[in-house]
Amino acid sequence: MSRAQFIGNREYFPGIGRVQYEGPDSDNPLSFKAYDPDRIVAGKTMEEHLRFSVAYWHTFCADGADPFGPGTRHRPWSVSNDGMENARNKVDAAFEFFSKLNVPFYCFHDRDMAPEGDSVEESEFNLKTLVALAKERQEATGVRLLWGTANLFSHPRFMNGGATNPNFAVVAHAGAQVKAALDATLELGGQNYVFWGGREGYSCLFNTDTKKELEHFARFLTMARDYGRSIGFEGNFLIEPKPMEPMYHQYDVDAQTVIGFLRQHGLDQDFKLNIEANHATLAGHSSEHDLQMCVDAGMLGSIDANRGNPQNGWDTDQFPSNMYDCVHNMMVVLAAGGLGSGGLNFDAKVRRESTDLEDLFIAHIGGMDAYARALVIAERIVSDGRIDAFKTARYSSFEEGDGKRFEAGELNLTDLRDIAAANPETPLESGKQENVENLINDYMFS
Ligand code: XLS
Ligand code: CA
Ligand code: CA
Repeated sequence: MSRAQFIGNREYFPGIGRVQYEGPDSDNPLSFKAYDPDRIVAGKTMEEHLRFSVAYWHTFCADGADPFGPGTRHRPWSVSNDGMENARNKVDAAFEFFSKLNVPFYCFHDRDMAPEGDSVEESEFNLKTLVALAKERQEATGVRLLWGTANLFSHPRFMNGGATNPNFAVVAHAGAQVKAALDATLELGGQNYVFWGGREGYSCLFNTDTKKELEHFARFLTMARDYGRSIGFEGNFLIEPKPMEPMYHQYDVDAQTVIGFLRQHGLDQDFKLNIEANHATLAGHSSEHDLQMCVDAGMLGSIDANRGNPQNGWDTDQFPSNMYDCVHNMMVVLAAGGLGSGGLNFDAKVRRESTDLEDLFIAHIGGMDAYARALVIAERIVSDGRIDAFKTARYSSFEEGDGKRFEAGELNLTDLRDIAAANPETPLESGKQENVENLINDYMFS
């Protein structure tokens, strides 16, 4: 695929060219050490396996502000007093960045790309205008949209929720935004549409009717699904679980909660899940756990690749660099047959102290290299089969005899009692955890 270097009115990242694979011996921080897009791993190129995506909000909108101080980064695409001009510049900067990083996908919220107007009509117009520009840039660069979404959490009107807001007038505004964001996603050929329920939850049970709110949520998602399908959107709808932050309780707590909710409301044919690593850890899980729950349910949609900070409980959205996590995630993905129409979206931000423009490249390069290495190691583990053999052997008692009959539903509880009485001794079979963990280290470092 040939991609332009920059195509807007000006170059936003001067001095940085197309990032190339230079191999593990390169000391150039602006090169890939492991991500070689055309390298074949298990029958597919790295690019096809990993389907990397850049998050528009962190990389082009965030300025490093935190609750204790203002932004630290002054981006050259955000200097005008005119919001629409900044938005157009941002599109140019973004597509220059995607092209130079050689990344095939990006993701955005409606409000990342276009500023909110003074009316629903003006907001729709702003978004359509920017989407038209993004579409031109997509065509010129070959970069595609992994997913679109609507920001139903920043505007003050959403302080008590979007689809689950206790006031219908706000629910209607949430609907207007999702409708426009679905139109935008379709127009840009987006492969998925994401719902992250940022403020779909509550702070205080004394003033909240959770049953009503959850029913409203299901009704809203059903309307969005029906509208999306009616305009010809054929991609997956994805729900992104997160247990808390900004709300004290968020309804989409974790993968299993969301899977149960989707099944309860008959949405499991159209919806899958987008698993963010940092959200899984906030829920007290590991990212591989939530991924595995999705795979088991046939509902793995996509991944927001990042990591939290193990020393605190916040959503720090750091770039992924922990190789154990990346390898384990890729083992789950490979064993499941790949990411399908999902991808690895870097929902990650450079630290507040990382103020250079080139830090944006360095951060993404690190994440891409981490997952490229993880892909190679995970493929070695999965194809070698020893870990899998451990698992299979552990469950071998279900392969024949009464174990097999149990799985087939041919036994009842009295049968279990009689089988136990006839077999007073139960074996103490070692789980061999240290052995399998040592094996992972052997695969990773030998
Ligand atoms: C925030 C979420 C958000 C979603 C998209 O914590 O990660 O960015 O990915 O709305
Ligand atoms: Ca996050
Ligand atoms: Ca996310």
